Amino acid sequence: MLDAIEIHVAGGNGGHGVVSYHREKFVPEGGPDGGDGGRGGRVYVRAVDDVYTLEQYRSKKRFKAGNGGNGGPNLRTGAHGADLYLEVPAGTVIYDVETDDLIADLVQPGDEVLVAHGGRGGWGNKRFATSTNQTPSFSQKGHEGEELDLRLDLRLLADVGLIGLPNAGKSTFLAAVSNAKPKIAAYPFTTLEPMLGVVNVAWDRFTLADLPGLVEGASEGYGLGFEFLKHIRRCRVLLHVVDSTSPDPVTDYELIEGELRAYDPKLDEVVRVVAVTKSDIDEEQAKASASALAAHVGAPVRVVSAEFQQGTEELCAELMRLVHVERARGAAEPAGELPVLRPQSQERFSVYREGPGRFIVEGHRVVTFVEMMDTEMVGASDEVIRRLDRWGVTRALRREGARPGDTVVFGETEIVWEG
Ligand SMILES: Nc1nc2c(ncn2[C@@H]2O[C@H](COP(=O)(O)OP(=O)(O)OP(=O)(O)O)[C@@H](O)[C@H]2O)c(=O)[nH]1
Ligand SMILES: [Mg+2]
Repeated sequence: MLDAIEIHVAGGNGGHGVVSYHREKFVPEGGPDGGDGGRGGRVYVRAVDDVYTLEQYRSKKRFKAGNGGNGGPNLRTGAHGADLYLEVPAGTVIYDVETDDLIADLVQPGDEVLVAHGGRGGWGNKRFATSTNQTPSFSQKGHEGEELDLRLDLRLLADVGLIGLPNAGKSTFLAAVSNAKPKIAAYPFTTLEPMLGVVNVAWDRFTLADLPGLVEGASEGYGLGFEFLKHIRRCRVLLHVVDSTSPDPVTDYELIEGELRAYDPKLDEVVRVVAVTKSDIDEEQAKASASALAAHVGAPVRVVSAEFQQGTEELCAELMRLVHVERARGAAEPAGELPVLRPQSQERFSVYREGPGRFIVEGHRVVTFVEMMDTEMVGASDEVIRRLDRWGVTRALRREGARPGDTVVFGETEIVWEG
């Protein structure tokens, strides 16, 4: 069972643009016809309703969308890289590891967020043809896809969580009503870590989490419970299971509730259903336990036998109903707009002096364009200079005091300023 995990995601690289010239019989000097590279694929994270844990990200941690295809002659454009969708459970919160910024809180199945853009495809030489340069002999490289580390934090563990003393019969209940196969034994502390099952109710279903039993002092770190108390916060509804054969079910109940309250008073607000189990052992005693508890909590208490699956179906139907109410409430709550990664401004740029003879240019469009130019290619440097002129970068550099021979930095690329 995992709560938080880090993964690395990368958008696909853009495909390269190519240099090519039209060839035709009897047409000696064809014009440029090099096509553009395709855009790199994007990475999305999407909440789906048949994934319940982050387990699948335990072993594989690096994900990259498909690269864009290179352009071809005859204006053939490279194919876009394939997008990649990473599936996570609803309740997954995504952070940027480097900045610790919240990227998205995927509350409901179907919520999704773009986490890494693909790199732009490079332009083929055809794109650079102008009246003064009709046969450009250069093209652009594809840009690299965006890369970042994400922390996935699973906030919602399950629709329903099982709480109760060790040996109360929680795992037996999970086994009786779900597809899960938990370990069951006649001694306390059988369950060592949370386990999830899916409970089908007619055509509907909810997830049920079996949690390790709590003991007195759990909120201060005794027993196994403390580590798992935080899981309890991440259930929509709690099913409090009490052993009906206990000499004092009310004290058992209060011990658990007291620990929860001591750990986090907010846990009081989570909707509860109380059930006494093992009713097959002594039905009379079970009924007496249930009424004593009902009087204590001021709400009806269910009587079940997980072993013989008595009363379990009705209990699950009630839980399903409550889960629906809570899901609707969760959806209605202002979960906040999904903070979508801000697309970097395409238009603006800024220039500043970093030190003597060294200037930095920032701004997505400008920097990406320069990075993508292969300045080894004949004529490519001239093209860069021409565009920087047109975009006003040259003027801004002069204003900041740049002089011929100074270094100008565009992201990964440094060029010597010629004035
Ligand atoms: N007769 C009878 N025995 C039950 C029933 N439910 C549980 N038991 C028994 O009670 C014992 C404890 O059951 P578990 O389900 O392992 O209890 P647990 O609450 O998961 O305990 P921990 O994992 O240790 O916290 C086992 O011997 C079960 O067979 C029931 O409905 N009827
Ligand atoms: Mg157990």
